[in-house]
Amino acid sequence: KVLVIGSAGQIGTELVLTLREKFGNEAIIAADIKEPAAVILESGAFEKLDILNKEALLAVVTKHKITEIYLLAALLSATAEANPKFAWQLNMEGLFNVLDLAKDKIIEKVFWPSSIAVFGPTTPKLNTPQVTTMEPTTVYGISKQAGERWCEYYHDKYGVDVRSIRYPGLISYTSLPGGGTTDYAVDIFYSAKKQEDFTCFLSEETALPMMYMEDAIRATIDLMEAPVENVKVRSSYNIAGLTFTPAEIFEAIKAHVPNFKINYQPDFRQDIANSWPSSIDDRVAKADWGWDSKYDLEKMTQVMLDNISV
Ligand code: VAH
Repeated sequence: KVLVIGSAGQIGTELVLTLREKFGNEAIIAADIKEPAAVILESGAFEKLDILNKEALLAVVTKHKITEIYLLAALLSATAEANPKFAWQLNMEGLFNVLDLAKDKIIEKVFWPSSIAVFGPTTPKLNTPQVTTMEPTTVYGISKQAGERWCEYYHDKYGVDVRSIRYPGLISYTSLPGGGTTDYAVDIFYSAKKQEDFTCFLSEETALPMMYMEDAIRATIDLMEAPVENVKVRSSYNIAGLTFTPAEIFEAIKAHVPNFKINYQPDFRQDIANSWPSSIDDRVAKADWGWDSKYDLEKMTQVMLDNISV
């Protein structure tokens, strides 16, 4: 059985639904500290769980005979800056609680998300390589960089089969993002659908690596299903979808919503975005386990506008 921790979140919601479609509702147990979307409760088992409570985690794993855990519980970049100590505790202790279950052979396989937030201002910004300088300047990025080091350590020292992807900013209509610096790229679609002007918290030329959620979920499951000998990177894999600026996504939407308007009011999240790369080199993931993205800006814009209901 598979346990998805963080199933009320932006990735977790869609991951549970896709895994249940693929493996059957009863094979996927959802868990989160807060109530998930109704569709998660209606389609299978849900456990209220605080990932920092090791005993509670073991009880859920034992009760449902869990063999695989996707750990998506974390504070994202913007929220973590407001709660540095708790962000470090949640992002790191949560990871150790799950890695230790695998080290103790209670579970067999772990997925843990990293992020392009592991890169910092001294990282090459264009076509950022799989292996490069990483001096993250956010609490979230520091926790993801440390987490990558620990995942590789647990694999090399204890044989833990933990697999990881450095997600770009993710865009979905199934679930809202929570506390990220790339959230504007989701919010802008909702404003367009409501025929409201959009106020963007990043400047118009801020290019960031992004990805449509369906690509990210497919990459996650493909990596988890890859033969173990193909998974050569045990820190975390770069994957790339598309890169755009707020001005570019605004224009892509405006082609469908002619009187859509935008204004730019950069806030504290501009400094976070400025520390991140603009585009990612994902040749290693392509070579190791056949990754490839399917959504470009036009296709993503069309799907988002067609499916968002306001
Ligand atoms: C965030 N959406 O903004 C997340 C992600 C690369 C961005 O890590 O923090």
